[in-house]
Amino acid sequence: MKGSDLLVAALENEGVDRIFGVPGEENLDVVESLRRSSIELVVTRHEQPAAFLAATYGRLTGKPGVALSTLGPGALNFVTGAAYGFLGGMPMVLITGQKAIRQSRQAHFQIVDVVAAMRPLTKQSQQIVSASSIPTLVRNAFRVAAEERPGPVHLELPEDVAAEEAGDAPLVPAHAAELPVPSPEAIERASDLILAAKSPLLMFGAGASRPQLAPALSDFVRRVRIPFFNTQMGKGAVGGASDFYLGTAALSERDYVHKAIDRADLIVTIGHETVEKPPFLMSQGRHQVIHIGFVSATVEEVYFPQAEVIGDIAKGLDLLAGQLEGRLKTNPDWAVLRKDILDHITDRAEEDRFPLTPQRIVHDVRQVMPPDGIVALDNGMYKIWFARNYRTDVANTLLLDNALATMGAGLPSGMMAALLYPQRRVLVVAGDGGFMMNSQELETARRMKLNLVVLIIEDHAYGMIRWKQAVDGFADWGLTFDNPDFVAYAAAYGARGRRVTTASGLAPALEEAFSAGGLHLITVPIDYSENIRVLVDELRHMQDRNHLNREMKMRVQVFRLFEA
Ligand SMILES: Cc1ncc(C[n+]2csc(CCOP(=O)(O)OP(=O)(O)O)c2C)c(N)n1
Ligand SMILES: [Mg+2]
Repeated sequence: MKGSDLLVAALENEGVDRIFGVPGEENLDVVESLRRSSIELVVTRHEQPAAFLAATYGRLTGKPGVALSTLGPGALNFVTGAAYGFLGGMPMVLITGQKAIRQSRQAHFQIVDVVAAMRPLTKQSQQIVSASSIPTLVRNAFRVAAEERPGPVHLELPEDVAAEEAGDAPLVPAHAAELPVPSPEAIERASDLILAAKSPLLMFGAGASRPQLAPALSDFVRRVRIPFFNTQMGKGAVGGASDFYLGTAALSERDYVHKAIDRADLIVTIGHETVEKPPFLMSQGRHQVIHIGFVSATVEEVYFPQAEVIGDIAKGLDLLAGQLEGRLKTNPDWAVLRKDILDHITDRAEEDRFPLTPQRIVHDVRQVMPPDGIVALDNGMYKIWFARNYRTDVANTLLLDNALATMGAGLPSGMMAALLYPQRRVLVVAGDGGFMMNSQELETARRMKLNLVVLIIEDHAYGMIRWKQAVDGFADWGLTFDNPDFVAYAAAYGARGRRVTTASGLAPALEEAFSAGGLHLITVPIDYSENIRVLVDELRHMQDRNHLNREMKMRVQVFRLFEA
């Protein structure tokens, strides 16, 4: 067997069924080995979205997704995808080609040190120097990528190693791997703190969205009956319709949900990863925090838990619920507060204004999405609105990136969801800026015959930055652009395009697109004046009513809470 055959056999051994990417001449042995394998090679139109596809496969299945590129230019197009998986905790394996390492017949042509470039963006980055080491390196790559905290691993396969005869190097079988169970001391310490608290609150973070955790989390809330909120990436980890849901922290403070956070004396965070924009700001003496995680907390200026429960989250929560069940009283004030928070969030959701308000767009999308439907967001101003306003009942049904927060990942992440769950409705929501960063993948989506609806939020601008510019008192300058005719653009890709022209036109357009199946592009104009009205002025007034921080210049303060 030559090296590339061994690589492909090792990937089959890991259960890989698809690889995404753009091969170069240095990958041709691998391409030939793939041709004779059970693995499908899906070529994309740029390497960056291939890495986003692989990362999202990892995010949704818990198993590493795989992407392939050539050396230098192709490999460097992977870097944003690697960072996306690295910050977002998404398991993936990136395989890049390289010139031969035993001879140098093309001198330095196209050669950059990709292994070094990938090092700060991956859990491990390594060159394969001999074909016989491929089985162990591949097994190790998948193990490292998938284990907590998950992330990308990079392997570079030089073309002479790919072509080299390796004999019969045996493959390494994978085996089940369980995480350690949290210690009884940690469980007892945590349950003592919770029992002693007057108003404990739960918070679900990004790590709570690991696909295998969903039943354990809902079970925990049902048993202990403590109200909860979530971070943006922890959204849906526990059924959002649960009577204990208090909202999503899309800002770091002073949103409606922070009324609940401010009232709590103890916050139990479950799976919080500080790559996310802080869901609340810890300060000395304000709250106590217990961190329940697969791995220990990263201590930050705004996050320094006083107790930790480390290990398998599902088993830890089961043990903790065993200590707490039936021993906690639910504070009746929570129900009143919950209604107040959720009523404010749904304000103006049915207004007939055109262009549509962000609240109306979120509302109408929710109307056409069944509980298991998946909305995949790109990054822009509308993300804040979806994070705050979109209710989820099923884990991983609002895919958003609050870690790298890159533009351009919305379409590929939705494509992967559509590929994995062909029976579910999948909607990509992207701004006119972010959509155009990887819109070429409409061709890949069409070739893969995906059922996918893409909703473009059209404001002819990098709206989020334009908004910050306004809030910060800068002149409105430099952030607008013209768009292609999106209806014609869709047609050019063989997709169906449609423009929403009335306030009531969005929901039926989405419904018809989903009913018809296939690939659809719908563009909807948005009225972003709500950004200032709600996210600045209204929240400031709420604070004034509460007599909190009256003297603070809220416009500047609230603005600083958003990270571009
Ligand atoms: C790759 C990348 N470039 C730049 C940014 C900074 N950024 C964040 S949101 C945004 C504007 C997004 O514009 P659009 O997609 O049109 O969404 P809108 O805010 O207008 O709804 C920019 C430039 C980023 N997050 N990622
Ligand atoms: Mg825009």
